[in-house]
Amino acid sequence: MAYRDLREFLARLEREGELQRLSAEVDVDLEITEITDRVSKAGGPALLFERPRSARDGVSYGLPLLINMLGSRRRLELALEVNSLEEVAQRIEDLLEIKPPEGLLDKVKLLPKLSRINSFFPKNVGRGPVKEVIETDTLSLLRLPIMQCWPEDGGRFITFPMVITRSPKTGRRNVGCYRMQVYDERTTGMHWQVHKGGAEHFRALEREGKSRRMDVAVALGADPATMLSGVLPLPEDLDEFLFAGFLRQDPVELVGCETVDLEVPAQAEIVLEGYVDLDDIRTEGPFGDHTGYYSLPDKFPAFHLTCITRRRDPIYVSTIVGRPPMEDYWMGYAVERLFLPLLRKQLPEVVDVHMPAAGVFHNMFVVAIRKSYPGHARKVMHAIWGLPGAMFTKCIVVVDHDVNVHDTQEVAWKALNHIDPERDIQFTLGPVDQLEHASRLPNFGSKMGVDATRKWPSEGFTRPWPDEIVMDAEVKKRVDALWPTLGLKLPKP
Ligand SMILES: Cc1cc2nc3c(=O)[nH]c(=O)nc-3n(C[C@H](O)[C@H](O)[C@H](O)COP(=O)(O)O)c2cc1C
Ligand SMILES: [Mn+2]
Repeated sequence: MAYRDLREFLARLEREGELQRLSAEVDVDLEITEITDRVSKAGGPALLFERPRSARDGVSYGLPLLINMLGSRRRLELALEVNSLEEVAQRIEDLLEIKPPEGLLDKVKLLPKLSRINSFFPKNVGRGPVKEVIETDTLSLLRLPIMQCWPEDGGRFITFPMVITRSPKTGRRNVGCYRMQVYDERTTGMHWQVHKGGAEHFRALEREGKSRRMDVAVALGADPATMLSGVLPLPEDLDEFLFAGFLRQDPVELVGCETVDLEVPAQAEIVLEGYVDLDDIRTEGPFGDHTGYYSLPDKFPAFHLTCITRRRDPIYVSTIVGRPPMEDYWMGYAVERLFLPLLRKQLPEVVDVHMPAAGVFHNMFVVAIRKSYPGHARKVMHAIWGLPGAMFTKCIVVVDHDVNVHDTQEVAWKALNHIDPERDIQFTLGPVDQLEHASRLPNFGSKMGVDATRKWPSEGFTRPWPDEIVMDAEVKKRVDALWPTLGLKLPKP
């Protein structure tokens, strides 16, 4: 059974020993980050800060702050209610396998599958707990335990929102997780980067020319699959709430907003309603980012708050990003696992992929392929640079099918052995992530592909390729038997 809301997930985490409550008063400015960073780097649990406060403002918030809820493989599995993320990947693969039916029998067989998909569409319900309290007059973001994460941050930031917009052109919904810098009680930044869905809607607003304003709703806290769907790099026209229904195997329930023409999850903890305005663009940042560096101040639209709806006793969900690995690494890992079937649909030669934590998603993509023709590795690089989610990748390393991409030592060992740098490195130019700080220009820079596959004569490599050193299986067996008698004590790895 799908988690109805955030609370059901929390209860499950607690039963599994994956949640720790902290009853001490802890400051939303920097202190929660320092605690969470230590816990996160040590592979620790989700944390529920029961008494967040601010010394600077002299307030105790009276509502709890949840953080690190998806910060481990186990919690991701719990979030998606599977024993392994491969199960979800398999479900996605099954979905992609659906072929147009050929005969009547095929059509009949297809029906149950199609009706299942149909059952994942979001469902409009008249009411929900997110409407327990409706605030329109005495609005203030300052009553929420919003964190200042790092010392040089430009202020406090909402870090794990579901930002909901509708395209002024197509009417299609988008949900994205874009941080929001608190400017004052009723205004924040809206940090949708140029390549993201929300930014495209904002550009469409300008192009359509009908209005200067666009409605925005921001949901804070919901069942984990719905929250995760805001982070996933889904195709532009695929509704995140539909995908969330597919992940949960149960539709997301939505309710209409009070002051804007949008729907939000009925089971959310808190919803911020408001709008962005083409004529109100402000400086946003700096902000201690995924890369482990501060992203520089830049111009983004301001979000104006018109209404808050919430539960009577809401839980505020936050996350921090910074020097990897952190909770965001695990969200990226979910993307990697869930999207592998989709990638293989377009590139069947791909055996496995991995984005190592140190590469913070866009800096490093390791891909193992079954190489079938000369230049195959370069074809795969160019294909990856052409994909929506992976187009920013700064460095792609292509290895043969027998390399374990999840073992960074193995990848480095084989890749470094296999390359003749001048011959095997492919440089190109293209769009780069907006967080990229080393590129010659914002959003535009160079990329590097490393062909670390075995080189073939048909690729002009005519020297013999040496064998990898491997011990005889027979000998290994004999030594296994001998081992206990040898009295060898080895240090634990
Ligand atoms: C914790 C966290 C914070 C994020 N913050 C931002 C952000 O501030 N701006 C942004 O454009 N993307 C941010 N992202 C990445 C987007 O959520 C991600 O690219 C998502 O796929 C965007 O959805 P969209 O394709 O519908 O725009 C963040 C991701 C995570 C996990
Ligand atoms: Mn989207």
